[in-house]
Amino acid sequence: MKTEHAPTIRRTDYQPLAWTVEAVDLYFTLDATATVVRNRMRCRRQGTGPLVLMAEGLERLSLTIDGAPAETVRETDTGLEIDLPDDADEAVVEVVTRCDPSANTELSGLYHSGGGLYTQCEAEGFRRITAYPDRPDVMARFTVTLEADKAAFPVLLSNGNLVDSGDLADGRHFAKWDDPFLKPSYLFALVAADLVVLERRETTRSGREVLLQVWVEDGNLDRAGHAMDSLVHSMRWDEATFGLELDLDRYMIVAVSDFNMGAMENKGLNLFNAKFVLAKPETATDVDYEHIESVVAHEYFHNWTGNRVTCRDWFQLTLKEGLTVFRDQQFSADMLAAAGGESARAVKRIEDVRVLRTAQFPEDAGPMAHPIRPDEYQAIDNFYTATVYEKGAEVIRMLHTLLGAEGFRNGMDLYFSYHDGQAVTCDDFVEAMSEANGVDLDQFMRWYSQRGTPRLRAEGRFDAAARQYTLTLTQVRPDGDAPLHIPVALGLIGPKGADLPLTLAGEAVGTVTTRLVELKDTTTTLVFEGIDAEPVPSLLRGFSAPVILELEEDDRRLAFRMAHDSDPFNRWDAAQRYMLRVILAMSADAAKGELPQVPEPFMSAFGALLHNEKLDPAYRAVALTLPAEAYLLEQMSPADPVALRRALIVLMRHLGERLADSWLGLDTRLAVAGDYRYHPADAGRRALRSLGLRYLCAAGVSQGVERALARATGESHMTDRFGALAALVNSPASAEAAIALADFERRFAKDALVMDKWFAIQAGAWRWIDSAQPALARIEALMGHPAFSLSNPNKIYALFGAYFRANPAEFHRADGAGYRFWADRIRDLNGRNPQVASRMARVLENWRRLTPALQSAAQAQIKALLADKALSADVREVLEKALG
Ligand code: 0A1
Ligand code: ZN
Repeated sequence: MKTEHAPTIRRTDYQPLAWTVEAVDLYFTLDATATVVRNRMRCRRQGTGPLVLMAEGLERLSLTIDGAPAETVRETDTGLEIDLPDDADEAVVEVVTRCDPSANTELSGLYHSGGGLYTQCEAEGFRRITAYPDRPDVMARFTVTLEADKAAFPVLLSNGNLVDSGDLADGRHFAKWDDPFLKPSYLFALVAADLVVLERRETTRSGREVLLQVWVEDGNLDRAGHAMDSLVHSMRWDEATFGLELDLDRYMIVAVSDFNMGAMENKGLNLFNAKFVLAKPETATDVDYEHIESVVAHEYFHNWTGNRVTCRDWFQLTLKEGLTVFRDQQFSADMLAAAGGESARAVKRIEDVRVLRTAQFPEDAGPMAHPIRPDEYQAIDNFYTATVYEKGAEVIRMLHTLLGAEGFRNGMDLYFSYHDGQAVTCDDFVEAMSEANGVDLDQFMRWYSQRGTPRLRAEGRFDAAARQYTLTLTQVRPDGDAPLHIPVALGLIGPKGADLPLTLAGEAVGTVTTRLVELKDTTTTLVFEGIDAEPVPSLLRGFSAPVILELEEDDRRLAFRMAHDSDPFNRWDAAQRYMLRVILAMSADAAKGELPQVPEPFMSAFGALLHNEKLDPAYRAVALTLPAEAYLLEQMSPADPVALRRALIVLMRHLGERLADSWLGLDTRLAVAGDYRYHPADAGRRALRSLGLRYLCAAGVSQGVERALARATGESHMTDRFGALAALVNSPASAEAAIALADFERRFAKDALVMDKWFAIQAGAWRWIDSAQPALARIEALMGHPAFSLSNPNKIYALFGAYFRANPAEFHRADGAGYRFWADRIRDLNGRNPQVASRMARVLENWRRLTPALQSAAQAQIKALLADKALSADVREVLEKALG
């Protein structure tokens, strides 16, 4: 682990290396505690200077150049430098090293998990396996031989095609893999483990037969089917939408129990956190099914956007991540719409924006704020962020909106025709889009260097005499004056609730009711003609740009848009804005020690949505869900998590009590008959019923509590069971919650992934009655549970992550106990796994937004942590930025 102060790396300092690798041949003698790697590289000169190899934590056994022992080798902070003769253009470098996978608790490089050996190389893990110019702009042809004990490691996998395999002496065996595509080292992978496989053969659009495999631990084959289906759907979608085909004969997905992130797109051998592979109705919820489908798609889509064309340097990360997230979002939306209609597509868009607002907006408003293409970093692992991924996807979506689906496709085609097999920059991508469409995107490029969420101020003025409505839109950029290129989709709603045709001054009378306006100036004024009565503007339809819209709307307008906005996204957003306003007012009362009141007009608007049978259940479920606590806290100044929680409890109780009959009626009417199937229509009904139980249980409505207990402990599938359990645990019905939790534990004690849900639900539990056990006491007890483990990232995220992120009122305790617990966890995790520690450390980065008392308690813990010399570079970067 690197603990010294890491140097700052700057984007503008990029230089190609003097030496690159054309071909590399790796021979692994695999062993859990002592793996030897023989690495033979054919290197080629491309500039002046030494051959640079990165290496971390490796024991070097030998190093030769063109067969002779290397003479001029210098050790550096990051590895080795080797001087080669000035007139040499080529050299064969062979380096033999040893590493200990079982000691690798960071889960970066080659590591041991559940008896098997696995790798994770993005971003800089390959240098922990062998000495190598470990940068994405070094693209080489890889051949890999794996040798291991056959009984312990019967399955040996690496990238590309299996070209040879067989038995060796002493119970050992080998497999040789050849990857025909050039790739950077971060896409290397190997697996040596005892696994079973689900296989399918498919034919690509051009008629090639390919073998698809999903590898899982023995006993999990009945949970691999959904991942396989998702893979086939992804293949078909990329063929149909972008004309992109699978390029290898074999494509493998492997589920791993210990994994820092979601999954990894290694060429032809994707490694997945098991939670994004394994699903069957008894163990996985609808949400899990949806996540699996999108993560499988994401990794599959990387094969083109990331692997065939990769990043020149890590500053360009959003080139592959923003684009691939956009692609997986579009895929999921198309899949949902095919099965559940356009309303299902809208629900997907709403969910994506909810994630953006909950995770990315706070990041963009805090000390870690960075452009989607950052300018500098200390630890690259800290920049796998919501900004690079989710905001990056919004930037790509804006291009799609501006250019249209066909224009975007043409841009993609041109991008691949220019850059297939290369390591490129975000500029290269935008230039291809620009050239293919004959449009100037220079101003658009500012989105790549823009930090913080821009604001868009809107003001409308109706002139009855002139029958005109004037809309003034003003951009406010947090980090500079130069205006951005912003697509704004907008409409005007007439007094009866119907959209008005939009005719701009000087145009022939039109019929279009939603228009796309391209803002390029700081202020844009639009004059709409032929308007007879004051309209209600509906701006930023479909969330056409990642900005904060500032528009004065009173409660009546919000209720009106909740009832009439024809844009489903904006209709949902109107409900969110209304909820936000009500909750902030209630929180202010709670902060003063007063009993918060729920305004009656809000109850009517909420009830109207609930009772609107024309709206799909899935849509009603998202529309009636309160904004996430993290987002609400972000809007509160100062952020007072305890007051907010009090307001939310009063509001939820009120909504449960007053609408009890409606929730109970829906619960009966929307029950889904027959066996579980993953389908948006069924999932929508289940989501609305589970939401109803949440409100009913919050209010302690006895029929609701009874139904929840029956569903949580009966013979149902996981979606209903977990929905009911969550409702009970987050309610005053503590006796029923205890029964349901015990029942759940008894059923799933041996199932690690399901137990993660059990840990998380308790860590995130609200306290409905003052006498209830604080979350922290429960968490401390759960750390001793036999199913808990500090070495498994999923367990850390489930127990600690849920507490820190999903339970602000319990975490930000007035007595500071939550912060002390946080600091203890960071100290401990820092030594085991800096990446995971750093993700957990980030939960306090926005401490300056808290109330003064909480601020000083949080600051004291951050300072105490920073005094620790053993802090990893990852954690140090986050905490230093937090202190500012
Ligand atoms: N590229 C992967 C995510 C990933 C990133 C970094 C990792 O280790 C530091 C692991 C995975 C993706 O976007 O799916
Ligand atoms: Zn990705």
